[in-house]
Order: sequence, then structure tokens, then C-alpha cells
Amino acid sequence: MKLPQAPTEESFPSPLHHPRVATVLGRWLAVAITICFLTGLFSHFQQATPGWLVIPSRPASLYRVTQGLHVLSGLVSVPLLLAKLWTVYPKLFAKLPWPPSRQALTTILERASILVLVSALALELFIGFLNTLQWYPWPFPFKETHYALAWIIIGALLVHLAVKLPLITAHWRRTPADRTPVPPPADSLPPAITGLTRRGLFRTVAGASALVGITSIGQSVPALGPVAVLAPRKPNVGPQGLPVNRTARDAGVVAVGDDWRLTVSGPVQLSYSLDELRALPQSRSQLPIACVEGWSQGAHWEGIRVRDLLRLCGAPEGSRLRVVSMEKGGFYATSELPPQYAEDPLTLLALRLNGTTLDLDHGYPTRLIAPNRPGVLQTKWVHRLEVLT
Ligand SMILES: Nc1nc2c(c(=O)[nH]1)N[C@H]1C(S)=C(S)[C@@H](COP(=O)(O)O)O[C@H]1N2
Ligand SMILES: [Mo]
Repeated sequence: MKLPQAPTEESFPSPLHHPRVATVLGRWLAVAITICFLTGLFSHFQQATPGWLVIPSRPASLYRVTQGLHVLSGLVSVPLLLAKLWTVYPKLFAKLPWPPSRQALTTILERASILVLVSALALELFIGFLNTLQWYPWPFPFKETHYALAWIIIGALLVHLAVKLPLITAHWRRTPADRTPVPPPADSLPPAITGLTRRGLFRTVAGASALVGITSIGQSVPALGPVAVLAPRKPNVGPQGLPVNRTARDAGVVAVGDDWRLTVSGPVQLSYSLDELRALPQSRSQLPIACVEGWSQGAHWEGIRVRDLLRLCGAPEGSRLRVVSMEKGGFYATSELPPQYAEDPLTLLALRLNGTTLDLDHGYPTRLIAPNRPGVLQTKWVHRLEVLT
């Protein structure tokens, strides 16, 4: 009896498995990953700012744009990665050079780096996607893991690019041979499979990526909200026309009594009731909430300028400020405002949102709103400000 033959790389003669196709798709994927990596770095540094870095508080909507791009480029990477893997999967059946030689060692190292690259990238995109759904079904901390994986991916990607450089440069431009691909042997694959041309494949992949993009970007571009079937959040659905990430009930903030007071501790200790806060000079800002999970929405805020409170409590210019929520525990219960944010005239301790008193779910009685900041740092249910320096 004749045993079925194990496939070899040559069992897949379709011109769609050609290095030229891998180069073109690889370029698209590289653009998406680079945007995703750089915007991700920016978001990480916003939340864990190294000592040498000063992030400016303007442009006010910068983080809204970068984080929108981060989630968009991550989502678009999914169809691109799938297409790229499909193009190169026959390589899985390539024979290792035998007996072992230096050549074999290089091949093994190269494959190991690809294994690291593909598994880290697949995991990164997967946990990133689940994060946009606000779902954290794993025991490890998301932020640190997502960040560490990003560096593993960049390292493995550089190795991969270095190894493949000769192939990439050889196929960077379309050659005459690419224009007239050799037809595969008649007995190899059914015409239905070989029928797709390279141009057809590129169009399909570009179309799939565009579809993913258009159906998700609506979570940060309200005009595209109606077609955003992939977006977990519609930017204008929620109390006062703004989504809520964590409700007051989820945060354990149930009721705010009449005895509520805001304390400001600086060189001078201050304490205000809600009515006293309302009697202070009020300012307005038009600023977005831009959540790390990708959704964002602009809103009108009214409240007291944080820098006015700093002057009232005698804090010198250049002070850092800790913002403390009534919420007990958890990552979001406090945030720190670097001096350039605290001094920005747009930064408010907000009492009103879109023309009415702040909803309890948006941080009643008062919440922080500052320009160019991730949503996680826009602390809700604030009851204490502490001058740090
Ligand atoms: N105290 C506290 N503040 C918080 C949060 C929280 O869970 N607790 N969530 C943050 C996150 S992740 C975002 S995106 C914004 C959302 O603000 P909103 O619910 O008013 O839209 O609030 C931020 N402020
Ligand atoms: Mo958020």
C-alpha cells in the first residue's frame, strides 16, 4: 500500500506563496505595527512617565488621536497578519538542511525568531483586542504584559528583517517575472484556488483591512459611529452624551452626602463644600475623554481651574499635584498631575458636563479633566488634592 506523502514546500506552487507577495504584505504589516508600537509607547509613557521625559499638555487632543490610531492599527494588523501567515505557511514544510551544518544552524535560529515573533504578535493582538472589550480574563497585569510583549515583538521583528533583508530587497520592486507569473503545473491545485491573482489577493486583504478599520474607527470618530459595528463603545451613548467606563456602583461610590467636602492640602489647608466650590470663579473647557481602550468623545466641561486652586492654597508654580478619589483602592483611585498639566488653563476640577451637573457615573460631585491625557488619569469622584512639591 502506498502511504500518502508528507507535503513539502514544493507542494504549494501557487504564485500567492511567492516572496514578492510576502514582501508586499510584510510592508503593510510593518506600517501598521510601527504606528501601533509608537502610539503604544506614547500611551505607556503617559501612564508611567520616566524621569527624563516631560510630556506637554498640548495639543489638547493629541492623546485622543494617538490612542485612536493605536487601537485602529492594532485591529487592522489582524487581517494583515493572517494574510501574511497564509502566504508563508508552506515554509513550515521546508526541509531542514541535513546533516547539520552552519547553514542548518542559521535556519534553526531564523525559525526560532519567527516562532517568537508570530506567537508574541498573535498574543499581543489578542489581549489588546480583548482589552478594547474591557475584558481582562487573565491573571497577569495587562499593561505591563502588553508593554513587555511589544519589546519582544520589536526585537524579533528586527532579527526577522535582518535575516530576510536579501529577500526583501530582491522583491521590494515588482520584477518583470512578477508581471507574468509562471502558471502552476496543471495537476497541482484546482483552478478555483490558483484562480486568485496576486492583485486579487492584495485587493482582498486591503479590502478586509479597510472594512475592519471603518467598522471600528467610529468609537473615536463620532461621524462614523453608525457603521461602527465592531466598536464596543459608541462615543455618544451614555449619560450626558458620554460613555462610562466604570460606573459609580462598580467603583463602590454609592452616595454623596451633604457633608461632602473637597480638601486641598498645600502650604495652606483648604476645605470647600460643594456650594462653596460652585461660588468660586468657574471656567469652561472643551476636552475629550480618550480611553486607553480606544473610544473617545469630546465634551464641554465647567468647573474650577486647577491652577486657581493651587494659587489659593499657596502652592508655588511648578508644583506636582496628587488627585485623590473617594473610590477606595484600585488603579484609578489616584492620579498625579505633572506641573505643566496642573498649570494648563484648560485643566479643571469639573462640576458640570455638557451643560448640566456632573452625573454620578461621570464623577459627581467633581472630577479631573485635563488636556492630552489618557482617560484612566481623568480621576472621577475627587475629594482631595495634595500638593506634592
Ligand atoms: N476614580 C476613578 N476615576 C476614573 C475611573 C475609575 O474607574 N475610577 N475610570 C477612568 C477611565 S478608564 C476613563 S476612560 C474615564 C472615563 O470617564 P467617564 O466614565 O466620565 O466617561 O474615567 C477615568 N476615571
Ligand atoms: Mo479608560
